[in-house]
Amino acid sequence: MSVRIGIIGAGIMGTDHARIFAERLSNVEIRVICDADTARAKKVADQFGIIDVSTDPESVIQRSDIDAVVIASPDSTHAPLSLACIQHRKPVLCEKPLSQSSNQCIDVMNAEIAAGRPFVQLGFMRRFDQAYAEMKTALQNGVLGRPLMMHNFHRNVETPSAEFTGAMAITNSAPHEFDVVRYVLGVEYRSISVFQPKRSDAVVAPVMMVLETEDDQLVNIEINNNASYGYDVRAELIGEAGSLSLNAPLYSALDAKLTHRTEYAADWRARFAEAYWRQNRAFLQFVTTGTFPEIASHSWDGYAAAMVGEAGVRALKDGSRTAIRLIEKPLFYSKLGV
Ligand code: ISE
Repeated sequence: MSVRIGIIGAGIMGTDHARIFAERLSNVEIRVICDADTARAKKVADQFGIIDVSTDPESVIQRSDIDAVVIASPDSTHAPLSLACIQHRKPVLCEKPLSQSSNQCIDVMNAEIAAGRPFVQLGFMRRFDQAYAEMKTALQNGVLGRPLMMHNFHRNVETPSAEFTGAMAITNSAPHEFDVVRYVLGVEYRSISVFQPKRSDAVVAPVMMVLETEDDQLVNIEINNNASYGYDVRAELIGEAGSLSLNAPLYSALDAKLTHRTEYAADWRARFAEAYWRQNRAFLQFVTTGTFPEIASHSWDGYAAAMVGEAGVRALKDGSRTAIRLIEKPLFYSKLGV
């Protein structure tokens, strides 16, 4: 049976999800693409042979010929549209973050719990990346010994808009690290401190975060949204017996003119192409079987990331080490995933 999906958002990620479903996965049909900008939706529809375009996300979610939804619209729409999907009992692959407000994440959790089953798979795709998977396996196998520290760099060529701020680095970019680090280590955070150097120009400076986990590990996360040179994500997990770092997949190296050269991707789509594919394949399995994918992020993970983001924004503002206090994890989510 083919899964009939509707994609909400025809921007960079909506387009990429359409490409993955249309070109790299089978047993799936994109019935409709929705965007406030009809021309933009039409362009994606033409590119991938999608039958319908729409400007009304709610009506897409309600359609009886849609089995599942992908939300790739602006961040502020993720939680309200996820709630609509739960209300209409449609499984949804929602781009990160679930919300920048932890209270909105609690609303989504409450709706899922009341509905009696999970509907929201969150787009924290790094959990599906082979390099992070090997890091988690090495930890579980005991090769690294007790984990002590994890260093993380996350660099973009430039911000998507001139209005991008340090706070947005914490609430929009860093949630990837907030999620994948707590997934690899299997622990929540206790506190966050945030620092920012001064740039010589008007663009947003890097944000440097130091987090403590509930198991007394230290995690540092550098987000540099204006790194200029390329998209670059690195991480190293240091244990008492060894350390493991990520290698970005590289398909070629050029030797010429007395130099050896490899290239950086311009953005995250190439670096995490395999992870996105695995994530979307897992989503289709979730839709057909009703079983939530073991390693995927769910609404509790979205809540945890939002809580760290909120504490991080406060820490950036007042320069202090800020406590992160999660509500008690509902049993409903303890039973899901890892
Ligand atoms: C951006 O906000 C994203 O959503 C991407 O997934 C991430 O990889 C990128 O670096 C972020 O800045």
